[in-house]
Amino acid sequence: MDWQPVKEYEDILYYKADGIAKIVINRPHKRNAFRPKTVVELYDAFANAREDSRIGVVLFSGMGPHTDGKYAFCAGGDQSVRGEGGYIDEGGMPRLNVLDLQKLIRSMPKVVIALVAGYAIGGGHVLHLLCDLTIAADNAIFGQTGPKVGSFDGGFGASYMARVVGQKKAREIWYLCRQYDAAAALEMGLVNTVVPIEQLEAEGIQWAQEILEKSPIAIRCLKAAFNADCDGQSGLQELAGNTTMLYYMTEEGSEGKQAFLEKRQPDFRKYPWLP
Ligand code: 2NE
Repeated sequence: MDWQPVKEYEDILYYKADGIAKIVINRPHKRNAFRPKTVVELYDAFANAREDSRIGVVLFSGMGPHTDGKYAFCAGGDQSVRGEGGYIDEGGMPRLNVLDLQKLIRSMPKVVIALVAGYAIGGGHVLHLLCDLTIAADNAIFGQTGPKVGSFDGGFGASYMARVVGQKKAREIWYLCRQYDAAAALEMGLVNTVVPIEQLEAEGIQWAQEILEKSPIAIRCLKAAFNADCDGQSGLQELAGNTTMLYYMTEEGSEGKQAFLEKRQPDFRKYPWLP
């Protein structure tokens, strides 16, 4: 792939090529743990990918290996900047802005694929969980640490995890804070496939290219439909937004607008009441 850099950031790398965006957390010395600035940059890049109508798939990964040879997707919130009320940003404000990023990844009408090499731990584990798909390298290690380090994610981190792996397994993951290897993650349905580490990005590109062959509106509506099952009224809003978009794209939908602009009565009689 001819990856073209999109924008300079401090904590992340962002590229695009041929319908695919690639967003990489670049703090390998911290096992790619995120500070508030990292999240601001991730949000900016994901929002950019969402806006770009040429992009259908985002590959989300962590830079590695570190100088000690170890890999990480993300080790969650950077504990060295955790203060009272959240992770302290450069202006001294406590933040949990990763929750905004979670919502964006989940609701953006593009397919987000996590490529996990090494550790996906804590808030980093929740990030991969929220991606549409996860491809794991054979060295991947998954787990939550919240109850060990004085934290928890009772939002998507608990409820969506239970949807993915089931209530019993989700409670085990959170209560015991164990680490699970790639094979165990595959068995519990936490990841879609496991590949040798050298093949991780190539596999992600292959999956992305297969998705890009498909209908964008079909994939968009499917993503919203999968979300709607879990997300209550905000999930319905997302799904219904797509029906409105599709309605606007019909002649029937534009008749109402045209009639208003032409200061005449709309003629909806010509459209059928389909069975
Ligand atoms: C990830 C893990 C298991 C890796 O272990 P290991 O032995 O391979 O590496 P090591 O030596 O622990 O880490 C390497 C360097 O990365 C830093 C370490 O402090 C160390 O730095 P130096 O000593 O070399 O200077 N590092 C790693 N993770 C970090 C982190 N999260 N914050 C700051 N520095 C970190 C092992 O490193 C580990 O268990 N990490 C902590 C995982 C964790 O507890 N994450 C936070 C969970 S809470 C959360 O993410 C959260 C939430 O619960 C709710 C909302 C938002 C966020």
